[in-house]
Amino acid sequence: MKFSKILLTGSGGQIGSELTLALREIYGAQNVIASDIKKPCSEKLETSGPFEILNVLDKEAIKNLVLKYNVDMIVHLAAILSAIGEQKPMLAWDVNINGMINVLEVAREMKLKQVMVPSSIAAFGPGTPIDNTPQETILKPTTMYGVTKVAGELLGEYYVNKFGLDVRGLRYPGIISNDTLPGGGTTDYAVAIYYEAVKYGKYTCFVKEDTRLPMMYMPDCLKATIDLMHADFTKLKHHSDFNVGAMSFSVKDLADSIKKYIPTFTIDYQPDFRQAIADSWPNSVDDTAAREEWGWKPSFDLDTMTQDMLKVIGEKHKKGLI
Ligand code: AKB
Repeated sequence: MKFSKILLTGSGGQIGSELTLALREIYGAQNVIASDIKKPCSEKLETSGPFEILNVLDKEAIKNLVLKYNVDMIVHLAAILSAIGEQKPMLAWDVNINGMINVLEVAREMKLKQVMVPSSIAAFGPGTPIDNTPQETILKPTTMYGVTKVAGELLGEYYVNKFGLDVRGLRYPGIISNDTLPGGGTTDYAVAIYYEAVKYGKYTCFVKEDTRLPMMYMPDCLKATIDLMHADFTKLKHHSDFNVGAMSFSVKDLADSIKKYIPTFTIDYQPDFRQAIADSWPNSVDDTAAREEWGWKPSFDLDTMTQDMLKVIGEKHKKGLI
């Protein structure tokens, strides 16, 4: 084991809720402390191990939790995503930048072993090469979320070089999952489509049918995150900004994949402000650095993911849970 006690911020979110449980499997339930600004929807988080209310803008509160549990590693997931970030840019700046600085400062002052902070494909912008986007490229995002992600990558690298703090992060693509719904992102359509297909047999999408983005299924997201946490620091040439690819598909490809299993499924399109955000992001990313530096390899493609999503969501629907 690399860490004694891990604290997660934003545990109630789409990734946090599943990552907390995956880390509890590895490290033991009492050694993984879940936290969020509000009580999580999923009861499992609170019943399977420690849960604390935490506002990441309160540095003293982060420090107190680190002291209380003897934390030596923080996974900092609390953030405002792209769509809400465009509606509330100042909130996105505050939570994403000041929350991150608070976590980094606590980690530096209290000599923690590691901080993991996600970046996103939102770090890219309209000037970035759109296909197979390189690891090192133009980072000129046009969303506030993207601006905070670029600043976050640079901050992470600064703390590595200036203070010798071990900071790591992945540029997450759109993450698709069937436990906790995503909240406030642009790629949320790729989750909502499955739920609506199972419940109603149809979906109205808020981006156009030819919108193509990099995506990843949750089991691969958990694997990527945990593998990077455990990678040998001396082998890493990059730290806070790894491209990680898994699949790239348009909304039409996604709808066609669902139609293989639900032939009567129909989709229509009513693009809104999120179209411009999606259009500013790449189609696919080159993740050679992640593959070479810590052995990244995804397992799921579009059809294997669709089969699994429809199975799990179908079972929930039958039980009346959704
Ligand atoms: C969003 O859509 O904002 C997020 C992301 C790609 O970081 N899912």
